[in-house]
Amino acid sequence: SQMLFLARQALEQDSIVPFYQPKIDLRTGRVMGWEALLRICSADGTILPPSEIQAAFSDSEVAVRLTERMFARVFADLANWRAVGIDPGRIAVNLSAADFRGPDLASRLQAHAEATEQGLSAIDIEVTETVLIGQLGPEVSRMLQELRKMGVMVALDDFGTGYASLTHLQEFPVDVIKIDKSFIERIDENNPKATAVIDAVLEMAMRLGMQTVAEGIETMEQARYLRARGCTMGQGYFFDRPLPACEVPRALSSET
Ligand code: G
Ligand code: G
Ligand code: NA
Ligand code: MN
Repeated sequence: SQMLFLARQALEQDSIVPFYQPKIDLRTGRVMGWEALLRICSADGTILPPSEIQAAFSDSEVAVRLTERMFARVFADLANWRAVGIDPGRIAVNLSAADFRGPDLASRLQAHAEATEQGLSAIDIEVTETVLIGQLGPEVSRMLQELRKMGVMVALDDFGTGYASLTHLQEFPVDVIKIDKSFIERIDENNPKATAVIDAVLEMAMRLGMQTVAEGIETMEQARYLRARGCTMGQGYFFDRPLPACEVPRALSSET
């Protein structure tokens, strides 16, 4: 397909690049870490989002290569920042279903950590509930547990959009729940039914000892609502857009 071609071309031309969007501690307003979001940065200056190569994530071989490029870039950026005394906090990489079926994930991460002389304890992974449920079994649970032992935190991405129900939550070996932006959007409407869902998810996460990240925060009202209900972290245009690596140091230094 066209998307598969575009993805292979981007891999060959080394134009797969992470952009970084900060995750903010809603109580202190400080940057706790970043989500690495895939972008295709062509030589002519165009920047494309992952939706342009959506179908390529279903091709196992290409999907693993895309994750590998993201890992390589993220570890290189981390090494560069640390070399000049910048501590960016935690960095999360998004995984595809194929990452749980291909070469061992923990070994792959360890290889990148060794190649760049970095540890793994500041690296997080994000997995959508659809991917996790589709793959869930003793083997994937074991892989996630192994990663968590190495200091990698596991986030359940896009929570609320797939098939996962609240009852599934206790079965997932995850540290963090990311509440999908479709739920955050509805806070502004002051619709008690819409916010009831968010309230319940936050309550459940707290009882299960999981952290929570609200995605797609665009207004101060949303940030205040979520903070008041104990949501740990927030992400969204209200705080910052996904930034190229070169803009991360300034975003950190301009913190109040
Ligand atoms: O940044 P943006 O809104 O364009 O991201 C769109 C979607 O693509 C998000 O759901 C995000 O989780 C996903 N995504 C971003 N980067 C990656 C990546 O490196 N790998 C995978 N598998 N998905 C990604
Ligand atoms: O799929 P995932 O949820 O990981 O990716 C989040 C997507 O949402 C990315 O494409 C990112 O660029 C985008 N995004 C980030 N912050 C906001 C926001 O405040 N509003 C909207 N509408 N999209 C956002
Ligand atoms: Na994500
Ligand atoms: Mn998400």
